[in-house]
Amino acid sequence: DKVLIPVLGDQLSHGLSSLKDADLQSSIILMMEVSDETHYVKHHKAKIAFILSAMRHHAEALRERGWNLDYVTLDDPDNRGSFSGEVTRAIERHKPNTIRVTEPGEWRVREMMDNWQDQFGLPVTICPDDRFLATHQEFDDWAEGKKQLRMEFFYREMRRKTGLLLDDNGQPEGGKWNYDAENRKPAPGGDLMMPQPIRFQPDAITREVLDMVATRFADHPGSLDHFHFAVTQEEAMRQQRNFLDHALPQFGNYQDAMLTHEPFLWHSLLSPYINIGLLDPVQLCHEVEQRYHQGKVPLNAAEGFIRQIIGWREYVRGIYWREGPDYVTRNHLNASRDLPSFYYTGDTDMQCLSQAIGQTLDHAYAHHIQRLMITGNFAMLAGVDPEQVHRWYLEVYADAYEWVELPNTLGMSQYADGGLLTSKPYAASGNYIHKMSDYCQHCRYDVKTKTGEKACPFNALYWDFLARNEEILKGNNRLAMPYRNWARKDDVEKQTLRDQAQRFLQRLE
Ligand code: FAD
Ligand code: DLZ
Ligand code: SF4
Repeated sequence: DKVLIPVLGDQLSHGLSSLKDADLQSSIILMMEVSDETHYVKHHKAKIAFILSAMRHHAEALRERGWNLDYVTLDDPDNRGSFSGEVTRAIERHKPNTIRVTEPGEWRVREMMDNWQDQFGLPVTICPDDRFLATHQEFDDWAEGKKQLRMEFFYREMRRKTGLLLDDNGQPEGGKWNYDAENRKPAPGGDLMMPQPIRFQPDAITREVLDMVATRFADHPGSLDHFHFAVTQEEAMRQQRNFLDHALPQFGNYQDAMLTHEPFLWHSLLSPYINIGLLDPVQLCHEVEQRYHQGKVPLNAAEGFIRQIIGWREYVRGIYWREGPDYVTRNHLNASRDLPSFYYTGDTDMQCLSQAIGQTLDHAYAHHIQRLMITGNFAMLAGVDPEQVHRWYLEVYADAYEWVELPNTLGMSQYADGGLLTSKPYAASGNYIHKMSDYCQHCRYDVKTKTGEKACPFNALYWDFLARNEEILKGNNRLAMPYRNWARKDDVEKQTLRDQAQRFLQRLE
């Protein structure tokens, strides 16, 4: 039996489920660079270059392992521009008896694949993606019947399932499941020895891709000038080791900190590699655990890191598939403003936004608190249409695929799903940003002032957000305190704050 095995751009794992038990002789792996995928949103140039270069390198690695590989490049004149179009052409070339494929990471592609059997008149097997810990069924079983889903409880299930950071009695290491309270140190001052990520020099394959992307995708956001991604499994493993050795020990302490001109701090930068399959997330967590047991990293760092991967990462994936293809249309707070154009230029006098957006355009990277509390928080306070916010995040980050990006953006950062992911909106005034970063020290606005020409825009926007959404949000227990503070203000102060916010928002347009 001849089997055609399409392998997508985020399926670059040697142990991929569709390849397990496949026969080297009678299987043909199909990899396709197609314009549907490079254009369904206006991806950052570096994101496209990263994926295409990693695909080309992975194709080489598969060939070396003896697979028959059929690789279609973007500039192939016969390229039909879509997965379905290219599978059609491959069927004509190879005349397979069956198709086997690993499930994709987006509803859009899932719906396409579900049609393949009828469309091609061939048996199509869609294999579960076992690079994740929880199957769809397991997540649904866990979620079923619960009034509220909370990551923390799902995370404990995943700890039990993997045995990560459990003692011999099945109890959490150190006595607590979660050390998040120890992971909120503000930005450190002084002369710092910041760990440095490895900057990989583009090889011939990557240089060819970079040239192609520079010409074909000239109108896409972002820069290629800082392209130093790992593009092979071996390089990604080196970055992983670099992180474990140098940054992980302080990862916990400074997880939420932000510093001017320091885009990476103690973060791992590994999400792009994990998400396309070059790194194995569970194996990575076992390495982290081992370093804890060797006394090389403190518990708050090890637990904090492991929680992001087997907790948050798995949890948001569960939500994405459980909520279905309409999740993207939710807009609980009825927000409708257009995304400000400075999200594509970084050209704003608000230092925090200019830093977070600037580094995003340079590196296709920002760390979690920048995404959540700077760009995300601002968009929510300003009342930007969550679907536009979602599209921006999907475009500009090298690690962005809808299964992980959408719940984080629409749910966690914009509260557009009405609290499925978080118990309250992540809304914050300038005070939070001042506490966690040094941005305000370099800003033309004064973070301590609420009204007037020099006032930090986040302050009035914060109160305006609460006031604007009072009907929808006032029943939320976790917002009781801010609403009490709002109620305590006299009418003049309330009106001054709201006018200040309105003037600012008008200028945005
Ligand atoms: P580290 O800080 O080193 O964290 C370690 C790892 O934990 C990450 O590599 C990642 O695999 C995982 N992780 C951490 N937080 C999350 C989370 N909330 N959800 C899922 N995985 C997590 N992550 C993506 O992988 N793709 C996205 O498109 C994406 N979009 C986001 C959009 C918004 C609005 C927000 C608030 C968060 C988003 N995240 C996304 C989660 C998180 O910001 C990134 O995973 C992280 O910044 C990647 O950088 P890092 O590898 O240095 O992470
Ligand atoms: C994101 C992306 C891009 C930019 N280009 C391709 C491509 O040319 N070929 C491919 O197979 N995959 C690409 N991808 C990743 C896919 O969009 C991703 O596999 C699907 O969205 C399913 O998650
Ligand atoms: Fe951002 Fe306000 Fe601080 Fe300026 S003062 S960096 S706008 S929080």
